Amino acid sequence: MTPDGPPPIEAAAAALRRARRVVVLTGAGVSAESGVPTFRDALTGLWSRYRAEDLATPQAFLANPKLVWDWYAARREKLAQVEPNDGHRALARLEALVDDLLVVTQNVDGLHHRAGSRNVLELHGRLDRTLCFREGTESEPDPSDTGTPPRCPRCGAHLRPGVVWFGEALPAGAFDRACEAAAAADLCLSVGTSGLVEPAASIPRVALGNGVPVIEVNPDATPLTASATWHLRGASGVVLPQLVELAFGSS
Ligand code: BV8
Repeated sequence: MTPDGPPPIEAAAAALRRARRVVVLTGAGVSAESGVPTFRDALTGLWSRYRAEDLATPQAFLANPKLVWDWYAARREKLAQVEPNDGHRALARLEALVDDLLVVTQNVDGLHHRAGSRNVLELHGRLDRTLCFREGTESEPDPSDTGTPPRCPRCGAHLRPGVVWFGEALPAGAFDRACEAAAAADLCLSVGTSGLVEPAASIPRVALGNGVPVIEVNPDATPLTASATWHLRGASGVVLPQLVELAFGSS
């Protein structure tokens, strides 16, 4: 709380109540309360001696296709056991309460869609999609193919997870669309992201550079915290429902 102002969450809720166009950047932290490990969480098991950034690259896949494929297969299996949390649901509720809400997510888990959000821009692809490594197009393995990785039924190249690896370009136009929306918004939220991965991390800065206020929701400080208009310290599964309820009343 500033010395003579309302608590940050009340000021942030007032801004949300006035906003017509809202852009929300989410990162791995928004899925943490669903039990999906964040990227900063140490990798476990077979992969405990690797950093995520070292495995999530085309070079790592070319060097050791099985190791990288098995890491993604294990993450995909875990995804089948998790559910969206109250933070995802608060954003899905918010979409019906403002004129125009765009969720721009770095996450590959599909949980925003499962929570009911419809206007979602996935910057880094989807864990549950599979591509032909050679063509880059969607391709599913033949059910009889138990290889790890399996082969593309069309051309025989390895299949790969449908995510954007480090060193790879984001989906065509996705980043430009996110920046245009952030620049034209009345309010931007940055939720559950360490702000270390580019170009996604620059989206809240684009908002600020265009005079758009930014609410950051994170239990920790990040490189954005000092310049955010409000920093709401806490878990998104707790803070987002509070913020939406303060702004619009209970569901
Ligand atoms: C690109 C899919 C250009 C894969 C991901 C040197 C060489 C090459 C590139 C670079 C370089 N230096 C910089 C770069 C750019 C690089 C980059 O940013 N590197 C980093 C490591 C420095 N970026 C890229 O390569 C991008 N592409 O630049 O292309 C180009 C252009 C044209 C042609 C060719 C190339 C592509 C980046 C995409 C990488 N793929 N995911 C996979 O999932 O395996 S990114 C990956 O990182 C995830 O998507 C994840 O979302 C993201 C990590 O960020 P966060 O989401 O913030 O997660 P993190 O764990 O870091 O933080 C969690 C936060 O939540 C924390 O702050 C924590 O406090 C908070 N939290 C925890 N609990 C909660 C919570 N918050 C709220 N509530 C809670 N309960």
